[in-house]
This record gives sequence, structure tokens and C-alpha cells, in this order.
Amino acid sequence: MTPDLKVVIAGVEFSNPLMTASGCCGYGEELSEIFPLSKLGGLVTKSITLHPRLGHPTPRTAETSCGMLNAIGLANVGVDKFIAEKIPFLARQKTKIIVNVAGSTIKEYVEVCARLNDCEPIDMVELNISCPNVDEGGMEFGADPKMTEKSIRAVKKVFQRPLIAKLSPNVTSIVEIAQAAEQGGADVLSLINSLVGTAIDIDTWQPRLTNNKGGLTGPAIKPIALAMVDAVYSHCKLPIIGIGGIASAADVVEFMLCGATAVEIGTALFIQPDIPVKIAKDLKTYLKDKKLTSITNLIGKVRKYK
Ligand code: RRO
Repeated sequence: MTPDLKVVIAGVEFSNPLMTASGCCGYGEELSEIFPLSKLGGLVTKSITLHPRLGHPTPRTAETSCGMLNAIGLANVGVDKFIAEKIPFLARQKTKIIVNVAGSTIKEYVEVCARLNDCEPIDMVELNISCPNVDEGGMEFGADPKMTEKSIRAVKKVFQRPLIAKLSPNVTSIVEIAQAAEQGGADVLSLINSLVGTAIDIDTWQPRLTNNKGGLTGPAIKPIALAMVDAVYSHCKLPIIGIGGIASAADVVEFMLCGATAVEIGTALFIQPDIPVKIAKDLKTYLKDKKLTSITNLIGKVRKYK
């Protein structure tokens, strides 16, 4: 029998637990030329804000020895253009559509989400309260439990489908923020966003990003993300989407054993854009070898030492 990769999150059924991470495939158009997006459980868009943003000047990405730094600065087309020009394409894709939303104020988050509520093809919103690369909002919200709760509660009033809170690792206690998000009415948690980092050019003595610092992603952050998923799973009831350096079926299994119901694949897409297709195939082989009929049998099943 072929093992079942299906997972259900907040009442929404995903054909497999693999999604793209926000910012790593724009609005999906280019990725759809590489493989049918129906192979994904879900597609998460680049963050959308109320007004269009150009983001930071280049260079705004830099490679490091085991990861990538970015300071894109929330470049996006803005909610009106997103609805007019990107939603028609996304509506045709046979995968779940999750729109990542960012803002500088609670009012902005609410305005964007109220407009997205009227867009039927959108299955969920992922609230980005964890962007490390903007001066206002973003991480400022996600580092403060009260602001986290307040922003989620406000958005829940205008967005009627499931709401994911995307959490920052750049905090003293991610568990405290996760519990605040739960208290505010979040339906799902996704973690982690990137870790603040930098790199310096030793010839020019300048930072390798015009923003001077950025967010670190990729294999370097996987162990940190796993420990955070494990901690949040132990202290919150909400379903978790794991993010951080996922590049293989083994990585997905680790995240699910630590409590994730699904995962988002980010930096690995830049190296091999069709990696989700390979990971789905390898997951089936793994489950077959382990004589498991459903991938949900893995969730939270890590066998910890006493
Ligand atoms: O656009 C960015 O610079 C960015 C965002 Br919004 C985010 O949430 N995480 C990240 O690493 N970069």
C-alpha cells in the first residue's frame, strides 16, 4: 500500500506536509514552470503589505558557509496589485494557498487581511510578526507577547479562515510568544523565521548587505529550529508548521517527530527548485520502510531520553 502523506491543519486538508516558505518563490509563477504546483501541499507567498515596496538596495542576499543571509526589506507588489494580478494565477493552482502578510502597524495588518478575506482562493493567512529586516513592525510585534496577542486578536476579527502566526527565533522565549499567539486566537503556529546575522567583506570592510545585517536561513539554523519546534510543541496545543533549513525527507521526519504537522521549505528551493517533489517521493519510501501507513504517525513521536 502507498503510504498516505495527507495532513489536516485547522480543518484544511493538505495533500502532503510540504509547503514553500514565504519569500522563497515569490507568488509561485516561476516555480510553476519547473513543476506542477499540485505536487506541493501548499504554497506560501512572499509577504504582502498594504502598499507596494521596493525593499532594500542590492546586494540584499549573501551566501555563508552553511546558510544564506537576506535583507530583502519586504519587497512586494502591495495588496491591491496582488489581488488583481497574482490571485487569478494562484486560484488556478491545485494546491492550498497561504498568503503571508506583513505590516508596520496593527491597522495595516487588519486592512490587508480584511481585503484578503474577500478572496475566495486564499485558504489561510500567515501573519508575519517576525521580519528581521524592517525598522517598524515585523519583529517588533513578534518579540513582545502583548503586541503578538493584540495583533492576532485584531486580525481574527476581519479574517474568517485559519490564521497562522509566524514566529521569530530572535526572542528570549519563543514559548512565551507562542502562548501569546494562542491566547490571541491564532489557529496555527509556524516557526522559525530567520535569525539575525551579518557578514563582512574583508576587502572593502563593508557589510555584504546594504542593510548591514540580515536574516540567516538554511542548514545552519535547522538544529535551532528543531529545538524551538520541540519546545513549542511541549507547551502549546496549536498545530505547528516547522521551518528552518529543511532540504531532505530526513529533515522533514525530524521536524514531524519534534511535533510539526507540516513544514515549509525555503533556502533549499534556491539550490534545487523542484526539491519538494523529491522529498515527497523519499518520504513515501521512508514510511514504507518503517511500515507506516500515514505520515501523521510521526507527529510528536520523538523518543526522548528520561
Ligand atoms: O523581506 C525580508 O527581508 C524578509 C522577511 Br519579510 C522575513 O520575514 N524574513 C526574512 O528573512 N526576510
